[in-house]
Amino acid sequence: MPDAVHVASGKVREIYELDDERLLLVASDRISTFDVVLATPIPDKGRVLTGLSAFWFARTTHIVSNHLLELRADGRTMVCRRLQMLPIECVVRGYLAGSGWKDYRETGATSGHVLPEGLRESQRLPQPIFTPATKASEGHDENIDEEQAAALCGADRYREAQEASLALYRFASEHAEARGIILADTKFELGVAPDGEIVLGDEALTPDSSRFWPMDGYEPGRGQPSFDKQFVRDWCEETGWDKAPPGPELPNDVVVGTRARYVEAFERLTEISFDEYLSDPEVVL
Ligand code: PZK
Repeated sequence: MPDAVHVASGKVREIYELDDERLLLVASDRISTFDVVLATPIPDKGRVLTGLSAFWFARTTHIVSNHLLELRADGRTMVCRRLQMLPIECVVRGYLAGSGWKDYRETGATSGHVLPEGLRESQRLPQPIFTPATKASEGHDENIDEEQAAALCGADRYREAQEASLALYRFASEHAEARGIILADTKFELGVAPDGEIVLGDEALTPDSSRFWPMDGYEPGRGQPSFDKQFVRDWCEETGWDKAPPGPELPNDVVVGTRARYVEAFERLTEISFDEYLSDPEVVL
């Protein structure tokens, strides 16, 4: 069999083609902030994110099946089933942040969900909402309503994606909240397997695909510090960097502090020591 062929790059991940049915997803240690990938990697970040994804995949098969076939011994590579990806981002919001907060301030609604008046930034919503978005090849995804999303996916696929996404969010947000972490919102990518089954793909329920907030210090009425990236953001703000590429190089204390936050998120959510994960990644499965 030929070696894996590189097929796509994300900001901080790579995809390779193994054969017609299988892909390799490799998570790097690169970090992005303010939409720019920084020059300085965070050691083990790719392993933390891969370990968390694999952990959630293993614990949510009762909700929806997923693309993970094998977690490689390097801790950062997943062998995955190749899917036909749905043409939407499946976003679930339990709290009002990011583009959901922006839409609400401007219109009182987001993705067609008319929300109660008087909500504050970062406030918990009366119930989690499904807010699909387009997949922009560059620039930011755009929130769309149910009718637009159903037209892109087909009505039945859309309903399946919505139900799976909401159920995954409910499961993971309860798990996280019990361990002191608010899962404010999250983005799933779903696809269809050759047999027609809907399948969860990509990474799932990681700090790169979600907003994780420490419950300690949570206070509606302002933006919340990010569980993982706040040191990096604060330091970048202090330097006066204009947020245009290339980003600044990070000093060692910011690197070490940020790595510790990623490892802390992993250990709180999985209740598995990260050292154990490094010596045997399959402990999360
Ligand atoms: C797939 N992406 C996004 C992620 C990148 C790009 N199981 C799958 N089957 C088919 N396609 C994809 C997947 C998955 N996952 C996901 N693009 C294609 C993406 C990471 C890095 F460069």
